[in-house]
Amino acid sequence: MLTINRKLMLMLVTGLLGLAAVTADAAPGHSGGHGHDNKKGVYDGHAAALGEPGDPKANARVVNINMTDEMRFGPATVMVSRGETIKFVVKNSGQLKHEMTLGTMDELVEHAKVMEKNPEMEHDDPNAVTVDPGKTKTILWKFTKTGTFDYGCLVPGHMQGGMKGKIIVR
Ligand SMILES: [Cu+2]
Repeated sequence: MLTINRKLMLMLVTGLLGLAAVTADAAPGHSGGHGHDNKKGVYDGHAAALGEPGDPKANARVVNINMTDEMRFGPATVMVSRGETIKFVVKNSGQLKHEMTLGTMDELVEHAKVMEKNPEMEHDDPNAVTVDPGKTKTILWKFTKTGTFDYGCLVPGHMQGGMKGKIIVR
């Protein structure tokens, strides 16, 4: 009798976990606008305020970014000329998972709230990479507008811990 009850409990728990995973997949803020061009051929996806995903054929300048468990990006400021395509080579030197997301600070704060509800969320958007410890990933981005923009690690607590940086486009 006891064994059967335990089995039932396990099934119930497993079922609930499955439900939670489905709910996480359907999280708000991650539907639509995933980097697809609209009818005019103008990029209107994530981080459109900063420009658009880089063309793989473009002559990109490499900028190395290092991420650490001290909750820092190195460098924390990147200077860009308007029209430049940058290939961010993003290395995670820590033991924790980190990520780099390009955006405006408003977008990053908004997105961080969604991440707090779904800590296991990973990103494959053109403006973001989730990088496992010891690994390196790249973001290819064309900066078409002047201004000061932001990047941050949206793993819960990291941006609040100081894991953010600025991109100054002139
Ligand atoms: Cu981080």
